[in-house]
Amino acid sequence: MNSIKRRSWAEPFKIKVVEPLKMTTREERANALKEAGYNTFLLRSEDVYIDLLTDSGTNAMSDYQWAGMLLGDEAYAGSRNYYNLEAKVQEYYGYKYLVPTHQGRGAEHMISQILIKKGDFIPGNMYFTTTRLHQELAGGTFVDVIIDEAHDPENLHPFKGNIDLQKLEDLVKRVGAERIPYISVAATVNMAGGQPISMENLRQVRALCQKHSIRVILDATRAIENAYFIKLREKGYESKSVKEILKGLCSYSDGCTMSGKKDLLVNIGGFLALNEWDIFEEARNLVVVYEGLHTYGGLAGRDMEAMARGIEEAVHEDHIRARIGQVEYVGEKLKSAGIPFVQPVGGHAIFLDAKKFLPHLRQVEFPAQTLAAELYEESGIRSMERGIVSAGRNKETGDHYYPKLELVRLTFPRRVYTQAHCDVTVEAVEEAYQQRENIKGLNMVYEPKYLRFFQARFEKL
Ligand code: PLI
Repeated sequence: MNSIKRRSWAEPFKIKVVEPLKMTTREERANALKEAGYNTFLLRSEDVYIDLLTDSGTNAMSDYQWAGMLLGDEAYAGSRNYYNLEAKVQEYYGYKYLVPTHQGRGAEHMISQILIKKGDFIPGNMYFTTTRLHQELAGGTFVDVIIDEAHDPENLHPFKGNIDLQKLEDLVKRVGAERIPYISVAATVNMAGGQPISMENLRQVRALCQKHSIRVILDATRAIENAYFIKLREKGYESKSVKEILKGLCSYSDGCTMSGKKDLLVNIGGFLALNEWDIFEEARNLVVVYEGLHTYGGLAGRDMEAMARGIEEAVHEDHIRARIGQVEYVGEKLKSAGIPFVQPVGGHAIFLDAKKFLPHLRQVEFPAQTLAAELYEESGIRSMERGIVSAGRNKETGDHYYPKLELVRLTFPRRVYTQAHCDVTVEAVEEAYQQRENIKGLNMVYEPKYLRFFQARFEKL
C-alpha cells in the first residue's frame, strides 16, 4: 500500500507587496452599478472586490521586473532597453525585426494599414474586437474560418482554436488569393474561450497559405499559454519546453502582433514583430506617426525592460503551470456545482454560458451583460460581457451580430489572486446561479460608434 500522501499545490511565489481590497455593501454596489449604466467597464476600480474584468495589463510584476524598471534608459532614441527587448523577441519568438507599440492594438493598427487594401478579406480564427475593427477601418472584411466546434460551448475538442482548412480554401476560391493579404491567426482564441490552436493545424495553414502566397500573421498575445496547451495535449510535444514550442509556433508565421499586457506579465506594452524587411521598413515609418520613434513606440525605456524580462518569466514552466492551473481549478469547482461554462477550460479565463445560465432571456435582452452586472451586485466580483454587445454591428447592414456564444468572462490576472479568492469567486457564481430565475434583462440606452461594449449604457428591464 502506498502510504505517501499527495501533496497540496500552492502558488509558486510569495507575496512581497500587498494592495488592500475594499469590501462594499450590496446597497453600495447597486448604486455603483446604476451609475455605471450596468456596464462593468464603467465601474470604478475602488468599488470592485475581486477584479476579473481582464487579464490585460492587470498582472503582478516580479521583483526581477521591478528591478529592471530602475534600469530604464529614458533616452528618446536608441534606448538600451529597446535592444534588450529586441534580443529577447528574437530569441524567444524568433522574428527578425521589432517595432515596439504602446499595446497590442497599436501593432494591429499598423499591420492593417500596411497590408490591407479596400475590398480585401482577412480570414481569422474567430474575431477579436480590436483586431477586426482595425481590419475594417483599413477597408477590409473579416471572415471567420475557425472550426465549427469553437462555436459550441460544450464541445470538448482539445484545439477549438483550429482553423477549418476547407473554409479557408473556400474563401480563396470565392474571392481570389490576391484579395487576401494575410490570415490573422490567434493563439489562443480569446472570444472562443481562450482555446488553443494545435501546432499541426498551424503547420497545415502555413502550407496552404504558402501555396497561395498569403501571409500568416500571428496574434501572439497569449501564444505562451497556447504553447503550454500544446505541451499538455498534442502528441510529440510532451517533453519539449514551452520556450521551444513557442518558437515552433511562431516559425509558421511571417510576423506577429502582440499585446505584452497578457502573457508578458506587464501593465503596458506591445509590439509588432516581422521577418520581411520591406514591411518592417513601412512599419518603422508608420510608428513615428502614431506611437513614437521606432526604438520606443510609445513606451518608456523602463516598460520595455519590464516586458523583456517578462518574456523570460512567462515561459518558465512553474509559472505557466500555475497560471493555467488556477483557471483549471476554478473550472473544476464550477463543473462540480453544475454551472454552465465553455469547455474545455481555456487559458486565461472561465467563460460562463449566459444563454444556459439565463435561458429565459432573449439575446436582445443581453443575457451576458445582465449576468456580469448581477454578479457584481451580488458579490463585488467584476467580470466582462463577451456576447452580443461585444460582437457589435454588421458594418454593411447595421444589424447586431448575433454570436452563437453569449458569454461572461471571469478573467484571471497573472500572479494577482490566491486560491482563496478563487474559492470566493466560485461561491459567488453559485449564489447567482441559485437565483437565476429572478434575474431580469437589460435595455441598451446609449451605444457608442466604435467598440460599443466599453462605453455602452443600459437600464434594467
Ligand atoms: O488591449 P491591447 O490593445 O493591448 O491588445 C489587443 C488584443 C489583441 N488580441 C487579443 C487576443 C487580445 O485579447 C487583445 C486584448 N484583449 C483584452 C483587452 C482583453 O481583455 O482580453
